[in-house]
Amino acid sequence: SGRAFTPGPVVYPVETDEGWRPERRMMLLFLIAGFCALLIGASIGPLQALNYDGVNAYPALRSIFHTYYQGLTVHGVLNGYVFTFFVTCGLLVYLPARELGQRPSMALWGACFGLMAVGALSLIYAMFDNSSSVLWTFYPPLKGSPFFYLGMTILTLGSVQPLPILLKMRAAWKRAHPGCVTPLVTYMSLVTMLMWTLAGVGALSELILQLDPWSLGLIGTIDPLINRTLFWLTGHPIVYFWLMPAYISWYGLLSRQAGGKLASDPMARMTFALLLIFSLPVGSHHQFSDPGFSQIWRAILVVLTMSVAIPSIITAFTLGLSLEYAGRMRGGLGLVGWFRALPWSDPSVAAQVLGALTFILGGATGIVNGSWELDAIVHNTTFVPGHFHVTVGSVTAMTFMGLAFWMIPHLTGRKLISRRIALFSVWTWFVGMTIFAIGMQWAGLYGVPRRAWVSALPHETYHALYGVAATPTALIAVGGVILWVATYSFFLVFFGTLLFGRRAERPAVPFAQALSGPVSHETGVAIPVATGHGASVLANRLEHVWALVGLTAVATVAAYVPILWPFLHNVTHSPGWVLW
Ligand code: HAS
Ligand code: HEM
Ligand code: CU
Repeated sequence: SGRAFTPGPVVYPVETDEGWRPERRMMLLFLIAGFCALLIGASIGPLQALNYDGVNAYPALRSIFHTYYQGLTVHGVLNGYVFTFFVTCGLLVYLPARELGQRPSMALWGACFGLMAVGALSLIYAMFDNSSSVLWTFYPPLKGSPFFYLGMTILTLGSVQPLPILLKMRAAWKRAHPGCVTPLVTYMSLVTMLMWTLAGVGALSELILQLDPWSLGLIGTIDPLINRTLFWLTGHPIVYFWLMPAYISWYGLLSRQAGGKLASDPMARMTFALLLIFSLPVGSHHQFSDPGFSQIWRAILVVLTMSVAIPSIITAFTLGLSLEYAGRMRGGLGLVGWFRALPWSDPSVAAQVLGALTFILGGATGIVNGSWELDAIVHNTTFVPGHFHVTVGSVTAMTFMGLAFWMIPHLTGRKLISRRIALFSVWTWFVGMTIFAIGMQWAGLYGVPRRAWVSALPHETYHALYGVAATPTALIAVGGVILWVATYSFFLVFFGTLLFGRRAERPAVPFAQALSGPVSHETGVAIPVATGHGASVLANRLEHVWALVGLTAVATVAAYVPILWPFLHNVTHSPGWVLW
C-alpha cells in the first residue's frame, strides 16, 4: 500500500576535501549576485499580476516607476538575464571543477563576474533613470539609452566566459585520463556553453553592429525586422540557456538527492547534443506574425520547433524513471507509492520535483505556441507569459532555489535556518505559479493582451473590454499574491542562512551515479569506455563536440539565410521612438 517507506531526507555525504576555498567564495558571489537580481525582479511580478485584474499600483509607486513598462522592463531584464546568467555562470564552472577535480582559471572566472557585474549595473542605471523602457526584447524602433545597449553587450560578453574555462579543464582531465569520455556534468556544462556561445552571435551582432552605434548617434535609422530576426536567433536559444542548467541539476544531482541513481548517462548526453543542434535554427517561431518571409519557411519552423521538444520529452522519461527508481529504493510501492516515497522533507528535492511537474504545462503550451495556426490565436496575449512562467519562472527559478538550499550550506558551512520555511516557500511558489499561469493562459484565450497597462484604463473601459475574462484575471491576481509570500519566505531563508545560519558540517556536492553509463561518481574514477558495445558507443560518439558544433552552425545558416534574405533586400529605415 505504499506505506512501508522510510520517511525523512536522504543524508548527504560530508565534504572531505577542504582545498576549494577560492572556488567556493567565487561561486557564492555568483549565487548572491544572481539572487539579489531575483529579489528585485520577483518583487515586481505580482504588481503586473494585479494590473491584469484591474488593480493599478503604479500611481503609488511614482517615485520608483514612471510607467508600468518601466517596471516590466526591470522585471524581465533582472529575472531573465541577470538572475539566470549569474547563477548559471557560477554553476557551470563550479560543478565541473568539482567533478573533474581540476582548478578553474580564477582570472577568467573573475573576469566573467566582473564583466557581468559592469553590464548589469549599466542596465540597472539605464532602466531606473527611465530612459530605457524597451522591455526585455529591446525591439527597435523603441530607443533606449546607450547605457542599456552597452550594458547588454557587456553582460552577454561576460556570460560566454565559462566556455574557455571549461575547455581548458576538460583538456587537462582528458590528458590525465586517456580513452575516457568526459564526465557527465562537465559534458552537459560544456555543451550548454557551446550552444550559448553560438547563439550569442545573433544578439551580439545586433547590439554591436546596430543598436550600440544607433544609440550613440553614429547611425541614423534602423531596420526593425532585421533586428528582430537577429534578436530571436539568440532569444529562442536563451530559453535553453535557462533550461539546460536546470537539466544539469536534474540529471547530474537530483537522482542522488532523491536517494537513487540516474537511469541513463548516455541519454542525458544525447538530450544535450539534441538541444545544441535544434535550439538555434528555430528562433523565428517567435516571428510567425511578422511580415515579409516565406510561408514555406514558417511551415518548416513548425517542424523544427516540434523537434526541439524531443530532448525534453526524453528528459521527462529519463527523469521520471530515475525518480521512480529512487522512490522504490526508499520502499515506495504501487502505482503512485514511489512518488510519495520521495524525500519530500528535503526542500532541495521538493523544489526540483515540483519545478519539473510545472514543466508539463509549460511544455504543452510551448507546443501550442510552436504550431503556427494556434500561435495566431495566442500570440501577444497573456497566454505567452502564461507559458513562460511555467518554464523559466518555475523550472529554472525553482531548480535554482533548490540548488541554493544545498549549496549555501555547502559553500558557507552554515545550516539552513529553517527547513520548514524553505519547504513552505517552495510549495507556495509551486501553487502560486500554477494558479497564476493557468489564469494567464486562460485570459489569453479571451484575447487579453500581454505587455498592456490595462489597469490604467478607465474602469468602465477595462470592464467592457476584459470583463468576460473576470475569472481568469482573478486567478492571475491570486497567484501573484501567493507568489509574493513565496518570494519573501524564500529570501528569509536565503539571507537568514547567509547571515545567521548555525555552523555545521558541509554537505558534499551530491553528484549522482548512473545505472547505465560510463562514469562512476561513487569512486571518483571514470570507467574507461570499452568501444563497440552498448550505451558507451553513444557516449563515445557524442564526445565529438566540435562535430556537433559544425552541424549546428550549418543548420543555423541554412535556416536563417532564407529568412534574412528578403529583409536584406528590402531594408527599411526607421527613426527611433521613445514612447514613455
Ligand atoms: Fe517557449 C515563447 C515554443 C520551451 C520560454 N518561450 C516563449 C517566451 C519565453 C519562453 C520567455 O513556438 C516568450 C518570449 C517573448 O517575450 O516573446 N517553448 C516553445 C517550445 C518549447 C518551449 C516548443 N520556452 C520553453 C522553455 C522556456 C521558454 C524551456 C524557458 C526556460 N515558446 C515557444 C514559442 C514561443 C515561445 C513558439 C513564441 C510564442 C509567441 O507567440 O510569441 C519546448 O522546448 C517545450 C518542450 C517541453 C516538454 C515538457 C517535458 C516535461 C518535463 C517534465 C517532466 C516531469 C517529471 C516529473 C518527470 C515537452 C521534462 C515526474 C513526475 C510525474 C508524476 C510525472
Ligand atoms: C513578464 C508576473 C516571476 C520572467 C511577466 C508578466 C507578469 C509577470 C504578469 C507579464 C506582464 C505583461 O505582459 O504585461 C510574475 C510574477 C512572478 C514572476 C507574479 C512571481 C514572482 C518571474 C520569474 C522570471 C520572470 C522568476 C524569470 C526568471 C519574466 C519575463 C517577462 C515577464 C522575461 C517578460 C517581460 C516582457 O514582456 O518584456 N511576469 N513574474 N518572471 N516575467 Fe514574470
Ligand atoms: Cu522560442
